[in-house]
Amino acid sequence: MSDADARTGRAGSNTDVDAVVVGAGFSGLYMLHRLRERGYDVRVFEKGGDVGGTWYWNRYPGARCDSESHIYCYSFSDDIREQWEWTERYPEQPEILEYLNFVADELDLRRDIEFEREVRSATYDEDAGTWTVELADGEVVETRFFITGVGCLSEPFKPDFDGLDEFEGEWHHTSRWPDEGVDFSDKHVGVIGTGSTGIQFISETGGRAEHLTVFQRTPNYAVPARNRPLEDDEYEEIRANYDDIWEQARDSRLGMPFDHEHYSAASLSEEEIRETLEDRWEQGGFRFLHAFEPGHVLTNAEVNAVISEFIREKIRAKVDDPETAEKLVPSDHPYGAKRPPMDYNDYYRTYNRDDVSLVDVSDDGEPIERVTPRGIQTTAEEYDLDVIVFATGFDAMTGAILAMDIEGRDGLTMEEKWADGPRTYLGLMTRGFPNLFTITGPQSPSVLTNMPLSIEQHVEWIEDCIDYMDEHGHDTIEPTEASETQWVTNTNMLADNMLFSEADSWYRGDNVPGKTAVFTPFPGGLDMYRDICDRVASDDYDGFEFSRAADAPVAEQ
Ligand code: N01
Repeated sequence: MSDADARTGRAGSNTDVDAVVVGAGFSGLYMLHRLRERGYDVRVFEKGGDVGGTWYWNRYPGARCDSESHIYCYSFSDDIREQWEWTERYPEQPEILEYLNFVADELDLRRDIEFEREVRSATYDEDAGTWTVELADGEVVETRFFITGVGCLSEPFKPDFDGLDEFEGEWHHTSRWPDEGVDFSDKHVGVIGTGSTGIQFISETGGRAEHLTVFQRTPNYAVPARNRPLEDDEYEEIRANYDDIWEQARDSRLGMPFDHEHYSAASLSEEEIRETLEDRWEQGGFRFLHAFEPGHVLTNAEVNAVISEFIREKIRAKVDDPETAEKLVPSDHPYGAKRPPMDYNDYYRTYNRDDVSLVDVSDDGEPIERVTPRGIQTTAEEYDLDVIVFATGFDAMTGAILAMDIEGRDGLTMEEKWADGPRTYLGLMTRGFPNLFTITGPQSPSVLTNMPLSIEQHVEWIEDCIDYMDEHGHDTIEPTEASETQWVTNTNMLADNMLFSEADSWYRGDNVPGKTAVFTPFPGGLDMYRDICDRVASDDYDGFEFSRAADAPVAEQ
């Protein structure tokens, strides 16, 4: 019997543990900490060789976080934030990994985490109200709660090009980068993809390879990040104001504590909008998006058109060759309709180098036909390459959850349930899969926000919910059909009223052939979402139903 069973009187637990948590990134680490603090038995299974999640896997050159470092961390512990000091405005992958290792050691988390252990399946037992979790090595674990902390961008997507098996050079996906790194000197390198990852990789690698060829299908709006070291006095100020910073971040749409120059741009002249943008362009990063309330940028097509054109002009001014500049200027989607990347290293000027070239592989250019033993064959030319880098992104939002075979009530699999797009209530649970919580799951704000804050909000909500269940003698929880339907409808309606539908993006699963295209994150903002979740909890988990499992052990009186 775990401490929690003893404390709550929920006796004779029929499972090996109270909770299985999948993943040891930001989500899994914090979930483990919170549940353990409350006396629950938890086992964490992590596919990777150590803690870190996204930051364990994404080790490609140039990997860095687009959220500013002083807010890309946990807010829950004064102790941790007092001991840790970030060195740059935006944290580089090794520093984030070091931070998560530091947190794991500080909270003594490793003793309950098992590395290189992949969860293969999870099957719900209706009578017992429990989950049977099977690992890839065959071990089976019975648990009451099954909690996924698998990340939103962790299942790599690689296009299925013919001929890759016969390629005589080496190839890598950015999110499965070899530990020992890749030596590019004297190599002809080809990179496919110009999303956030590709842009970071290209800026970092341009000039380090004999030649870098970029295969671009769709150009993007990269805004300068303006990275720099954090000065001591700046850090002092952050420390002195941390509580206010977090409060402002929690009360914001994106989970970032940035003021808007103007709430809405609708009443400003084009000249005034451009002046504001100029100032924000100098500040860089997501502060640019915050020139106006981000929701307005993504709902007002006219304002968005001014912003998009402003960025296009900036791109043209940086690229020497006008033909190359035009290829780099996005015209197929409004700014922000897909995740805007950051430019850390003068990305656009990379194309002014003689050893970097750009190939337009869109339908209007020369699409990739296949990989050959020597390189990449487009409809126009064969490009000789020693290394191919796939910066082609992820099966986002649902990919890592569906990679596990999850079977709920009556044999319904998660894959079947989500065949036409995910169906959840609050992005936290899905009907038919009781006691399965998804941290930053589909239809929660997640990727549209500063992730650690969204993760903390979810973890704390789940912890409170489990505690509530034990206090009230409930064995299982799941959403009602009505609340789930309403949530899916609301999420879609909010997205339909924004400009997201004007871009093909991983937000909607457009990037994965065959995947049902549906907008997946909750676009109403972290502030609104937090209020909804708080209200649901304080209304005795309105929209959820609790039950007692048929075979549940009888509580001792
Ligand atoms: O992936 P992406 P990503 N032929 O899907 C191209 C986060 N992130 O890894 O646009 C040719 O955005 C594809 O082309 P197109 C961040 O949220 C965060 O870059 O589909 N090209 C696109 O250019 C980000 O948004 C940070 O036409 C093909 C690229 O591959 C998310 O991760 C850093 C192709 C994929 O871009 C994903 O970014 C990095 C094909 N067959 C990433 N298939 C930080 O801040 C795909 N492409 C922490």
